[in-house]
Amino acid sequence: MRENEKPTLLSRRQILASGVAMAGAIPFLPSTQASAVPEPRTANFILTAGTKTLAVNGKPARVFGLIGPNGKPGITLSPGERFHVDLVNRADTSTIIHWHGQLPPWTQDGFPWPQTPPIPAGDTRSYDYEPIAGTFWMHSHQGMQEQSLMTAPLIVHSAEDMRADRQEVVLMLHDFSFRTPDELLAELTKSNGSQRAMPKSGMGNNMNMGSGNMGSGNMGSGNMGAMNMRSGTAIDLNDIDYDAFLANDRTLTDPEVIRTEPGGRVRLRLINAASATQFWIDLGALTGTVVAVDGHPVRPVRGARLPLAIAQRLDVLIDLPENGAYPIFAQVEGKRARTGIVLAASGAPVSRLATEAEENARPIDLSLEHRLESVTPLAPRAPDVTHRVVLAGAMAPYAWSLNGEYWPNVTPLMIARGQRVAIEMLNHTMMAHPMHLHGHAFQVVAINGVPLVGAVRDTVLVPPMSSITIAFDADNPGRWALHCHNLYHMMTGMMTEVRYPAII
Ligand SMILES: [Cu+2]
Repeated sequence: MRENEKPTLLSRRQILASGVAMAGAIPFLPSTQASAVPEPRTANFILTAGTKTLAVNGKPARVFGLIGPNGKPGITLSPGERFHVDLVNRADTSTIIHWHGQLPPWTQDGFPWPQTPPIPAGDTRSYDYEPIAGTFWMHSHQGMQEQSLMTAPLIVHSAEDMRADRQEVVLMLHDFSFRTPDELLAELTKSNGSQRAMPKSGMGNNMNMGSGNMGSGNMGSGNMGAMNMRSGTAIDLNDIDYDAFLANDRTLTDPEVIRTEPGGRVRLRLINAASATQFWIDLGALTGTVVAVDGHPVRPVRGARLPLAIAQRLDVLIDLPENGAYPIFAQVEGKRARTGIVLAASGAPVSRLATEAEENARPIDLSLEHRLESVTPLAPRAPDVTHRVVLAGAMAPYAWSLNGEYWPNVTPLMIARGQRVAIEMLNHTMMAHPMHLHGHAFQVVAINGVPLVGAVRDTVLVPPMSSITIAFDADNPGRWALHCHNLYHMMTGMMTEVRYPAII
């Protein structure tokens, strides 16, 4: 579609009829490399990185995708099953997939270290490690492919999951733009001038996202100011003005309707796979019980409105009433925009849902984090080493750093095998940063210097002008990324390395 052509709104049915593949229907169009891909032989699972076309706001959108052996996004493992996967790259560009929250050896972590370069188009790479049970996900760590939806669920069932009489529902969230990630990043950094050289975003970011330029160029208006009640100063939210928010690849105008058993129980596995958007999960008329965060069990916490930072997961048990249809919303912080799915008893009518909430959501916060208590905490022990990491940066110039350094020009945080390690993250910015450590499950042990025996998880929100201390046992030697999971913060520098050798 040309720039000035008026977009034609197509219904889902019309797009289907036009031969454009819908999510999950015909996931990957033929690739020129397809015939060159050797047939994998030994792995339990084949995972294919490719491209697909979605319908978003009535228009086709070309995106990436990760399709498992059953033709559905991602991989689901049974209790005790190894993560023994051949990843076949049919995306026509190099890629590398990170198994977010899992604890593989560092060479299988899916991060583009010099020792583990991206997988060229047409190649296959094998993975074989013992997974940990829970709600995890996978995403590209190559360039900004994550923004183009190179993401999928990674669900590892436990024996208890199999025994329990409940329906499993996965809800994966995305932020979506018809502009390319490179365009979005260029817009954010255009006022930076010669402040510092921006890292090159690498290959694979030049996908044609479908119907072209949305034309408005109103990136700045996405920065919704909100008042920080404590300091009375404005905090920054939502760097990017997105075109849509997706729940399982669909918007609220045509949400996924999941048929449920009247009076049944659902385990809702929520995954925030957005690149730069944090959500409030709104269970509407229902109340849920949070039983796990980032795949790790917590003591039950009841709630109907739950914050979900970028890259985090929530497992929520929901007991359904006898009948009816129940929307599960995810509302963007600072905005009225929302997305979601519907849980509906078989036969229950599903009415049209308002695509916007009545009021702007407030910024997500630590209201849930404060209440979380791990079922499997670290053994009590004082840290052997404490690293302090200062989170710095601003909207203009648009650049974000850790300890004053910008990835890839960073000094690794050196630790030693066997240590109990604490990392104190001090946020000196007016924006919240969802911080993720690869290859380890850490425990949240202090918020603003106040100790707590918090959740074990892999991604934690560090609010503006706040501090979070995490602790973990150094039991998985290698090279590990520690970074903000806002993709645009990471791309402009907010990443460092935690490193330790295998030998004590
Ligand atoms: Cu950040």
